This record gives sequence, C-alpha cells and structure tokens, in this order.
Amino acid sequence: EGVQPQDCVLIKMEVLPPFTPKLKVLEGRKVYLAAATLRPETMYGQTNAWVLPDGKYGAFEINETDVFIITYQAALNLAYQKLSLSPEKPTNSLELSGHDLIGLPLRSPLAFNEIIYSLPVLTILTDKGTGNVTSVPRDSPDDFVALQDLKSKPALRSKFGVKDGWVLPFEVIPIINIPEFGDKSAEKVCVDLKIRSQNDKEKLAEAKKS
Ligand code: A2H
Repeated sequence: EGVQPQDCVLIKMEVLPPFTPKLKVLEGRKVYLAAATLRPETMYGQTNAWVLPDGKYGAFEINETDVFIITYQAALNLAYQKLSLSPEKPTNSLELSGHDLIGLPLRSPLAFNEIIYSLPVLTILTDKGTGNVTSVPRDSPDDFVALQDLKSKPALRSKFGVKDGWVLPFEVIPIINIPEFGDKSAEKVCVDLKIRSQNDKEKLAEAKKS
C-alpha cells in the first residue's frame, strides 16, 4: 500500500457585494473564498464557511476575472498546477487576516441556503487545503460542534465580532437518511459521544471513525 494522490475538490464560494472597506480594492472582480473538500457531494448541506481568525490569507488572481482568497501556500500549489495567472509565483494583491473574512456573505453554488457567512474556527490547519473550509454540520462532527459552540456561546460570538444573524438562523439541513444514524449523522454521533465543544479533540477523532 503506497501513498496515493488524492483528488480534492475546490468549492468556490462567491463573496457577495457590496464589499467591506478592507476588500474595496477588489471591486469589479469576482472574488471567491475557495475551500478544499473531500466530500463535495455533501455541499447541499452547507451552513457556513470556516476561516482561521489569526490565519494569513491573500487575494490571488486566478484568471482575468476571478480572485481567490486563500493562503499563500494554496496559491503556490494552484500556480504549480497552472491554475493561476502568474505561473510559479502567485501575486498577492491584498494581504488579509482571517479576522478580515469573518462575516463575509457568500454564495455557494450547491448550498441549500442562498447566502451563508464565513465564521471563525480555531482548528483550521494553515498548511492544509486553502485555509478555508466549508461547513456541513449534518455530515461532519467537526463542523457540527464548531457551529454549536458559536450558537450556544454569546461570549464566543462577541469575541470574534460574529453577529447573531450569521449563525443562529442556520440549522442542520437534513437529507440523506442513514438507517442507523438518521438524517443528521454528525449530530447523532456528537450527542451519543457527549461531545460538548470543538476542544474535545479526542472524542471528535472517535466520532469521525464511526
Ligand atoms: B471536509 P483536504 Cl461533510 N484545516 O469537507 C482543517 N481541516 C480542513 C482544512 C484545513 N486547512 N482544509 C480542509 N479541511 C477539512 C466537508 C467534510 C469534510 C465532511 C466530512 C468530513 C470531512 C465539509 N467540512 O473531512 O485538504 C475539510 O472538511 C474529514 C477529514 O481535502 C476536508 O473535507 O485533504 C478535509 O478536511 C480534508 O481536507
């Protein structure tokens, strides 16, 4: 058994205008948060996107019209795959931190919700994917507990400047009914294992095995 290349899909979540003052220089372009996922078939159930508050992001030109907000490492990976305007050396037209991305309204093409918001989570790894993650609390225990944390902890919301309207209206979207788990498999597994927060790392690792 060797190491196999793994297909990973990028989900383009369009940042909806009007842009915030920080993003104003990008006006007129199509700006996307691009997120790497192994489970593109679950995207109907997206309720939000995740960004790392202290993470470093940039706005990279992908073609004549599209700009991706991702980490520099991800932009470099795309450039190596010729998926960038400037081969091999991605040019960052705007330095951003995760804090600048919290609360951006997004349109994700496959999502049931017409508008979703980007929200803070502390478990994003900066050397993996694009630094943005799609959130599907129905299917991912990580996403379920992180969203639950924000919903149940007003102090956590205010710490990151998260408005109630970006979080509270978004419910787990049922669809696929797995006989043993029902139609909200991640929620069931989190309840069964009594996972109470995104910091319950051991229990979350257990949850993902089932
Ligand atoms: B998956 P890969 Cl429904 N840091 O997407 C932490 N996690 C990251 C990440 C990062 N920088 N980049 C991507 N991921 C997550 C959907 C999903 C995912 C479901 C169920 C399981 C699952 C919705 N979240 O992953 O870069 C993303 O979450 C279980 C591990 O493609 C991505 O797929 O290798 C997965 O990790 C793998 O990221």
